[in-house]
Amino acid sequence: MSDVTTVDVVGSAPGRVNLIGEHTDYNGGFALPLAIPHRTTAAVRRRDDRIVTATSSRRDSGPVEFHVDSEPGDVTGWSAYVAGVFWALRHAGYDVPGADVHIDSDVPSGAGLSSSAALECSVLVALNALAGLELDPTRSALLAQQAENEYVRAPTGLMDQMAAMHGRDGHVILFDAADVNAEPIPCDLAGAGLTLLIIDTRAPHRHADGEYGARRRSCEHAARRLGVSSLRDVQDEPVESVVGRLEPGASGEPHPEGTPLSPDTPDVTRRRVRHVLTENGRVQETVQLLRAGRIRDVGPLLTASHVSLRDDYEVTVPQLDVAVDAALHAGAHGARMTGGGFGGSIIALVDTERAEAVTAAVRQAFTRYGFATPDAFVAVPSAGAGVVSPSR
Ligand code: GAF
Repeated sequence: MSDVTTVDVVGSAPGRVNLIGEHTDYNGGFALPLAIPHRTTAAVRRRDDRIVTATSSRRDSGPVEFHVDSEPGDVTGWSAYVAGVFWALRHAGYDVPGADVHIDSDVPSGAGLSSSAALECSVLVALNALAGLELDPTRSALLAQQAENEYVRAPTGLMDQMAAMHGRDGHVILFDAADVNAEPIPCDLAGAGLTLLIIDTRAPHRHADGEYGARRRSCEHAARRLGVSSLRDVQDEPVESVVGRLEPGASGEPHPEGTPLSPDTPDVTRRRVRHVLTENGRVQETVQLLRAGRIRDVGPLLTASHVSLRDDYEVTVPQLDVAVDAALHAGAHGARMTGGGFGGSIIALVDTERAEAVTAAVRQAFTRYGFATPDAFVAVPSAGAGVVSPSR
């Protein structure tokens, strides 16, 4: 279905990078993502037979066909993200018709730039318009996350879908996971003579799903040991005092009945918690600097975030660490891995006139280490999801 003149509606949603606030969303914390110019579109044509067909210009294979009432497990692979959105809408009681859905995208996949959320959200906004549902962006983000968690069975947080739905030109989005709130914060990089580089390391995502789930379980376990429902509830206490309460035999909150054994050693659990709490603090400091128009000064916070993700949360791989070090050596104000980790991309905040030199330095370092040649893009804070062409 490449002829868009025959479709009823086209939904469009962006990829994202996260400026700072990593692995905080599923802990009720703060994140500061921005939508990027790379987008996914879902061109949708209504059908009257309760069948959905899904095609993608990225796939050579023919259409994937499923019933509008498919259940988790019925559809797998890339089209599960499409089927999951139909399922989440129908599961929530919305009357969604069958449709032919054609996907097109320039969001790099496997780069940690949330191509999955872009896919879900493009389909969601298209179906929202097709069926006249009038869902607001946050409700849409929650439904897209439900598709990913319960249909695709990937245990992700809500940051990526909130970035895709709430992105705004010239703004980063302060996502507060406790309140499920998105607040745009102005971020005029160009006006400050700065460029936010994305460097896709092209490192394969090894163990990403299992390790992501393991990090979540560690944090949930720690919260239970601390007697709170999420780590956000201890955010205002001194970090070392919270971490101290996780020492074996430490006094403090009693461990509630039925607290399961930790999946980690006590030292590992303490480091996971230290990352989450310090990272939330860095997001808040970053927001203060952005509000004061001091974008350049955000650099050291980005680098501190990377160090914490490398040493305490242990979600980096050598390619991410080498890329960050090379970018900093070449004059970046700050650099960090972005997204879930275990591969994917880094971001580097650089003076615009240094952007090429920083990119070249990372490429040279990768050649020295025998890594694949990385790709580079510029992250311009961009608009969120919406309908591209109205019903015809
Ligand atoms: C992935 C997840 F999808 C997000 O919800 C978030 O947890 C992120 O990893 C880490 O900050 O992108």
